[in-house]
Amino acid sequence: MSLSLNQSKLLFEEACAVIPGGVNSPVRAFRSVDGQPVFIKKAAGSRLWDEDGNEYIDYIGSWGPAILGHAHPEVVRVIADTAADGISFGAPTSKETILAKVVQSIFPSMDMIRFVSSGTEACMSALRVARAFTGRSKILKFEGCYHGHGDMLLVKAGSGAATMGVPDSAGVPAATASDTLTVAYNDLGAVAAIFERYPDDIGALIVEPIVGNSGFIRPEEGFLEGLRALCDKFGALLIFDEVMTGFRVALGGVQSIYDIKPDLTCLGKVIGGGMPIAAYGGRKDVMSKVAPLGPVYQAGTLSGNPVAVASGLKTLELISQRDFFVNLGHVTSTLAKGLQQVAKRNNIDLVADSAGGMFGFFFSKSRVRNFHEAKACDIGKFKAFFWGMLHGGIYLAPSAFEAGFVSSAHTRDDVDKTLELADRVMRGLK
Ligand code: KE4
Repeated sequence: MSLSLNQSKLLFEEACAVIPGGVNSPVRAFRSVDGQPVFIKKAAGSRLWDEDGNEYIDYIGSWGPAILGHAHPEVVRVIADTAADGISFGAPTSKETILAKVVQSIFPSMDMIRFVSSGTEACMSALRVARAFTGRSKILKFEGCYHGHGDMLLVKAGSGAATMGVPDSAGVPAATASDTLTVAYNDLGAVAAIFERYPDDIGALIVEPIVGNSGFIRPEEGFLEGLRALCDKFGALLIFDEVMTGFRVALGGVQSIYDIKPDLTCLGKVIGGGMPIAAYGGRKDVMSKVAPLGPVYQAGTLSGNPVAVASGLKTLELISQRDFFVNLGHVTSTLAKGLQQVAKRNNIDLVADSAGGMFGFFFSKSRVRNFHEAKACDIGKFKAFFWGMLHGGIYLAPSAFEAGFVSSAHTRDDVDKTLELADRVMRGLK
């Protein structure tokens, strides 16, 4: 199977002349699969169409936001209707308070919430307020976890940073990076050792409670509970970065599944249904430090943008409906289990996993527990599989260090088509 990608190639060349790498976010460049990106013309439901007219079943969903499928009519309508009354005012609106209360009802650990425009801003701001609250400068993150491109977080980061093979970005001063400590995900002993070494210096531990940016990696039994206990013991704040997992693995994110209360939570992606809005929030005593209430400055021209807020309110209303996550979880686990069965049938080592509407797979004999193990998987097989699936009309994440996303628009027929093609592609992978 091969696609005509001529238009995309021409558009890519044109883009490269004026946009670094031809894309506005590195992972979109398809560099980690040694190729060039397809340029998307339009999308609806579970489908994408590129500029050459090729149709795809989409398992990226804008990297998470499109949980209702693309161009959901009710979301599109509320965006249009809201924009007709003004797009941005730089002044408070009633709907921001309504959305904050809706988020709070879904994430009860978030006593107070501040809206920003990206997950990066949410994570950067949460760390700034954690440092101010604790008076400590060091932060602890996990290798392969990605929390946006804030300077202090581009240290052994995952996602595009890992994909690019430059986990420590150029331009990040050594002094900044030196305050960021990193350990292997799922290694509670290593976390305890770091805290023992810096008992009074770590202001916050930030974690993807289920990892999506090294590929899909689930926390081992007791790991998250252990992080909570260690943060309590040493006086650090526990920050759950649920930008990807919030409203995705469950309505209330990972913290609702494991019943763990982080001190701060970062949210993004689904919260805006594809419009640029994110949020951070948590304990009232911590969030009371944020300006203008307290001394921690954080601001944004488009923070709480009315059109993005309206899109988010409609999205959260629709995904809060009864059985939404039961159904989404079933379709997603059918896909993940199906990929594993197809691989087994073709004598290919592959492990797949899913939670709610998020899934991942590694070409590996055994379960992957951290970034080091993710990097040891068969990346060559991943690349060949990616291209075989793309040429067959299945659009997967163009990187072994990403997760996949299913929407409520994906049908059983979409999954069957995906698995049939996966079987054909894997047959050629041996
Ligand atoms: P944004 O700044 O991209 O909105 O969010 C940063 C972020 C923070 N935390 C987590 C757990 C995230 O997954 C992200 C962003 N995720 C990537 C995909 N792995 C966004 C895609 C991209 O970088 O283009």
